[in-house]
Amino acid sequence: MKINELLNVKYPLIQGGMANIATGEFAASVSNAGALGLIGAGGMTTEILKENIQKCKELTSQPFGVNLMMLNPYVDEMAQLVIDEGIKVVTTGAGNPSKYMKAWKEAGIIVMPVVPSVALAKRLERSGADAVIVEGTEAGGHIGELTTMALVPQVVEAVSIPVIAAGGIASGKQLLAAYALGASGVQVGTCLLASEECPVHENYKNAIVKAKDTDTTVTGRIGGTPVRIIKNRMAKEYIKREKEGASMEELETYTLGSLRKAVLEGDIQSGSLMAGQVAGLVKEIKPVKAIIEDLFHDCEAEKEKLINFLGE
Ligand code: TUI
Repeated sequence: MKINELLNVKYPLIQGGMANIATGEFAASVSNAGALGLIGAGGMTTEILKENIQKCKELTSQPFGVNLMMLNPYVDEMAQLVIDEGIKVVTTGAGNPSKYMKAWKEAGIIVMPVVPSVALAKRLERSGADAVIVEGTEAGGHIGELTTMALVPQVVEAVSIPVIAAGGIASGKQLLAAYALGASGVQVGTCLLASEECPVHENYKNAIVKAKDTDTTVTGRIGGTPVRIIKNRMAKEYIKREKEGASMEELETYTLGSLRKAVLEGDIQSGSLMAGQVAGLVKEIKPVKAIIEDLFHDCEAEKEKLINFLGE
């Protein structure tokens, strides 16, 4: 079963959580385009999340969800807020949401955690997850170790619930490949950053459009919180100091507020421009609806090409 049937949306595509970026307004534009929009609660307080939920409810009659980032200091409160607000779908990232599963399932919420391994996928299936989002290390932002290509089929083999592939998907070919790996749908982030509706600064969008294949790097590998961003002065200094054994406190001076700097002020040299390895494939800024429609249209065309190729 494709994931759109479970979620009651047109396309089997969900938007990545994108902390500090995915506002209620942005999530509504993704939902109005026929995919599942998500409010990224990562950089929010509980009150701000509540405001964004209200805004999203005003702007769309389509299903939408909330992404809860497990490292957020307010996550306990937020886990209750999504129940109180009648949110239908919750995705989680950057940690294990086991302790909230029972309450969410009792509230009838569709829960789809992001998992970086087979072990966590199996554990969360046992806890009642409705699907798992299997995110490869190609993705932007906070990442796991394994690639989408290697991990998706291993999770597909290990669980019976639908698997959503994430990390490295921004074109029809990659969408088709995700289906070939056994996924029931996809999650995308980077290609949606370069949308007209995305609330990030114009400089951030242009940096994605300009990026080539090798233009992302990973900060925080040594400290245990790897984050994929576009290479810039901040990334270079961070990685240099990290290798020299700098303390967490010093490293935090580079990252603290740096995503906001990039998102709001367009500071592309000292800001943190989270993006996936597929940034090199993103060539223009388009409306969200066009990005999603083109992905599925191109996937159909690629399918025909593949059938011809394999039939030769
Ligand atoms: O969460 C993400 N991507 C994110 S979160 C974020 S905000 C942030 N910024 C700076 C530092 C840290 C966070 C930006 N991008 N993607 C989903 C994802 N989840 N990737 C990896 C994981 C993950 C990792 C470990 C999920 C579960 C997990 O469990 C470990 C355990 O406790 O078993």
